[in-house]
Amino acid sequence: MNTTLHTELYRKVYTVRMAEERIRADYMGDEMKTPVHLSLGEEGLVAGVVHALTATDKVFGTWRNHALYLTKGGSLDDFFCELYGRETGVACGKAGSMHLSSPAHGFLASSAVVGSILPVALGAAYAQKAQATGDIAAVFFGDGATEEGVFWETLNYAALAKLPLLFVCEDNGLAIHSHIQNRQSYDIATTVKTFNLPVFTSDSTDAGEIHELAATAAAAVRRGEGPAFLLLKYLRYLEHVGVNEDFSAGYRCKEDCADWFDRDPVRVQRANALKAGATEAEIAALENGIRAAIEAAVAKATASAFPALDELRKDVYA
Ligand SMILES: Cc1ncc(C[n+]2csc(CCOP(=O)(O)OP(=O)(O)O)c2C)c(N)n1
Ligand SMILES: [Mg+2]
Repeated sequence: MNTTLHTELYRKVYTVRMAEERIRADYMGDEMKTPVHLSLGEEGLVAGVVHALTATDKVFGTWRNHALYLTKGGSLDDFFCELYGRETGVACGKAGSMHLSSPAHGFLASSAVVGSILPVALGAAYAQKAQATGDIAAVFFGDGATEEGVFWETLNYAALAKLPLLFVCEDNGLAIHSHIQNRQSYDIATTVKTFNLPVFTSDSTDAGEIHELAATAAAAVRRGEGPAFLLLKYLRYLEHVGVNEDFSAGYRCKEDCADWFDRDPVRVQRANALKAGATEAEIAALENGIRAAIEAAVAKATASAFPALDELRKDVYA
């Protein structure tokens, strides 16, 4: 096993986990005036896919975008300042959690309207091909987005025009509280395959395994073979929006999810890193560094000013 690869993957999953645990700890203080849709449970999935992309590949996401932002290279300072609505945030406090982006790191946009980011990513894929940049686009979206017409239109055109677009379906089987079996009369993988593109499925929580799968898919896309589709299952640990658990709400049962918790992505990747040759001391130092960076980011955010009133209409296009 490759020590650098697995340590880097662990750095990514641990950063997401700790940043979101920090949000959970602070959120009820009501200083973070933004809805938050947490990535807890999908850290291995997002880290694995993003690690298969280059720094200049273009990525797009949804409201559930913290893991994408943090693994694609977005800074913790900019992140917390944005969540706290401060002028030092990545979008001067105007985006909040749901519209995070980090263009400098190739995270070009996220949208809170189900399915709406897909055609935007398609446009970016088209541009990469037209300009022969060698980069690809990757779009992250939930299982619910496949219920939107624009999803199928995007899929069709990407396959038809052989665009360099990696579809990443983050399949938690839920759209807010609705189970997939009560929403979809089709099987996503089977139906997507009829558009003539490769579909890779997994329910792994192991960032290393996901990385391998995503690297295979991304390589095909980069070779110009057209789009590829990753259908990746995970357990959403918390409620749809917010920082609490929702297992007592009556529509899902924590005991039924025991297998997922046994395969917690952070624990799995920590073990991978050790198995790959990292020492306990190195891992502990990495963890301490990440927690210190999060504390520093929160301290910076809470000490920063709110944006001035004239910021309100800047960079607003719709
Ligand atoms: C067009 C549209 N319809 C409804 C909503 C309300 N809504 C927000 S998130 C969501 C669930 C989406 O589920 P999924 O795509 O599976 O993503 P997840 O939250 O599970 O990651 C819905 C219905 C919306 N934002 N946009
Ligand atoms: Mg979902």
